[in-house]
Amino acid sequence: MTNETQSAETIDGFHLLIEALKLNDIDTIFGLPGIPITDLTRMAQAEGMRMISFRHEQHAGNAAAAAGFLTQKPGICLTVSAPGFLNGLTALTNATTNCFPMILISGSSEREIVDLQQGDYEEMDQLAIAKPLCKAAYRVLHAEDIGVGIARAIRSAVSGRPGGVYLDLPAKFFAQTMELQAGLKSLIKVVDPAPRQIPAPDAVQRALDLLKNAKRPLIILGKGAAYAQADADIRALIEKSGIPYLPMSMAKGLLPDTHAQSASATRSYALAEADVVMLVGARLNWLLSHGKGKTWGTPGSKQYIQVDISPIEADSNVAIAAPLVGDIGSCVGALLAGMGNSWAKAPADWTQAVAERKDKNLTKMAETLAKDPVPMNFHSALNVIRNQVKARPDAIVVNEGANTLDFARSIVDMYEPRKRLDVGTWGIMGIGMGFAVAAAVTTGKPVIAIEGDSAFGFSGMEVETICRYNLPVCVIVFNNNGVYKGTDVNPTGGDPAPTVFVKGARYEMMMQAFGGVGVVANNPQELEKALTEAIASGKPTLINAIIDETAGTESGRITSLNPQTAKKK
Ligand code: FYN
Ligand code: ADP
Repeated sequence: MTNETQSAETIDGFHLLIEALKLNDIDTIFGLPGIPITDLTRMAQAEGMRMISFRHEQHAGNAAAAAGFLTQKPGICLTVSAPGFLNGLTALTNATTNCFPMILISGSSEREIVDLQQGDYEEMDQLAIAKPLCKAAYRVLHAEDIGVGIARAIRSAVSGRPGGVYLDLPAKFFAQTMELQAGLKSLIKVVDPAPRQIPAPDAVQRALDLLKNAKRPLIILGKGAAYAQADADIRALIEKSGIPYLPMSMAKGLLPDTHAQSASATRSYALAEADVVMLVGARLNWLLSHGKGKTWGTPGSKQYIQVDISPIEADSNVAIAAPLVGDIGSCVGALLAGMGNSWAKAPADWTQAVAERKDKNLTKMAETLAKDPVPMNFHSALNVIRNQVKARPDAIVVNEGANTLDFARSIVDMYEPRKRLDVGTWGIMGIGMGFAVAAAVTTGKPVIAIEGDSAFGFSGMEVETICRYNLPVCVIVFNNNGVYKGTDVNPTGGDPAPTVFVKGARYEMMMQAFGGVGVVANNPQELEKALTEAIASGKPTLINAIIDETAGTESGRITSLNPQTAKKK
């Protein structure tokens, strides 16, 4: 520890916080300096922590959330008070919604002044505001309590269902001092922060009985399964059972998307026809039509097994015949053990029916991808990225947008677990650059951010952050001049239509402005060249991929959620 701000015998709140994080193997902070935490950012860096400074707190928060998902350790986001805190709050809530562990630490104004509403600098009752929007929220007023505060925040973030935690630190806290040894002794190294949760044997047996008698079983893997890092056992369960599986978006790559049992290319058929569906770390929320409606075939035709760490997730949308509560590693391990050595594989008539339909759709997709239209469309551009990811399966793909998201999800195959980060449970826009920074910082691997031009706009300024830290991130902006497409016209003349942008925008110049590489790609050949060079060089790169402005549909594959479309149905 450097001692420039304190005597040899004492330690202040700043350093106690840093030591508490380091003691718990947290070595990176994503944040944005300002009153009252500017010195904290400097001191953290001086004490050997990685301090990644952003241009807006929301992106620092998104980076912390993605780091949490990738590492199972809470990602830390540090902000100033009121406005900075609020900017970070969207990311904290999004992390909680997605079950990603993170801790938002915000400086705050003095309690006495806030509580009497006397008009302090950036006055706000941050703790009260954060509470309903995250998994847990704490405030530390005294230096001697920071050890407990950090320990509680870590346990809250990673145990059980992971989520976002808020830690409120009033400005006065940082300057408080303690006697050095007493201060260090007050810190807590958290033992077993995310204890295994072993499933009950009768619940395991109930699930196995259902699976055994299923005629058309299906397994759905969600991002909880990806988070759990039980990759080998999950693969063993799929392969031993012979059951077709569907990965939810961020579970792609848990098994390679090219796996014989993947039913992704015949998703609708598999969902409608299955008789027993086992959900592993996936919720029956809007992304799975709440388990209802025509997506799920004949009403009453299904029984569900749900493997989840949350004991209250089951029955949230439809009846779950076999809830299996525990951590996914333990649950999948118990299922595998219970299957023994003579488990009969899923019925062949079902697996063949799935495989036939899937092969037909894959053939159709291959035909579409082989086309080379002018101008480039989503398919021909994504085909280039598909081939690059195949060649570099360790690269991390970040993906947001509407059509850019939906097409990329089905066209770009993933081969390794936790290599795809996207808009998640909310379908949120703006995660792009924050997730990309976190992916590069925590893994050191190449990152390919596939961005709709609208989606990119939410976090575009963070290309400066990417350049400043010289991160191996290649941003590909799918530029079709607008939200969904670039062809809308204002019927009354005057202002542009609400969904269109400046035509022919030069996004690549944004990266050039900060010393990175900026390239325009008008066709797949130019895109391939630029992407190959970006991955080989590791230099921050932005490729402005010019896409046919008439390509794309309103809201991508979720058009039915638009009230007007829904009304017409
Ligand atoms: C999938 N498909 C394929 C392949 N992969 N065909 C051929 N080859 C390959 N590799 C088929 C698949 O069987 C489906 O056809 C179709 O392509 C679409 O597949 P997808 O994308 O997996 O499924 P779908 O229906 O779009 O999934 C529903 C969803 C998804 C809700 C899970 O749309 C989703 O994650 N949406 C998130 C949207 C979002 O958040 N948007 C951000 C806001 S945008 P069929 O089997 O014939 O159906 C604001 O406007
Ligand atoms: P997806 O959007 O991919 O379907 P969801 O976010 O809906 O995934 O679901 C993830 C689920 O995984 C949540 O219900 C969460 O409780 C659960 N989960 C997260 N981590 C674990 C874990 N380690 N063990 C078991 N369940 C987990």
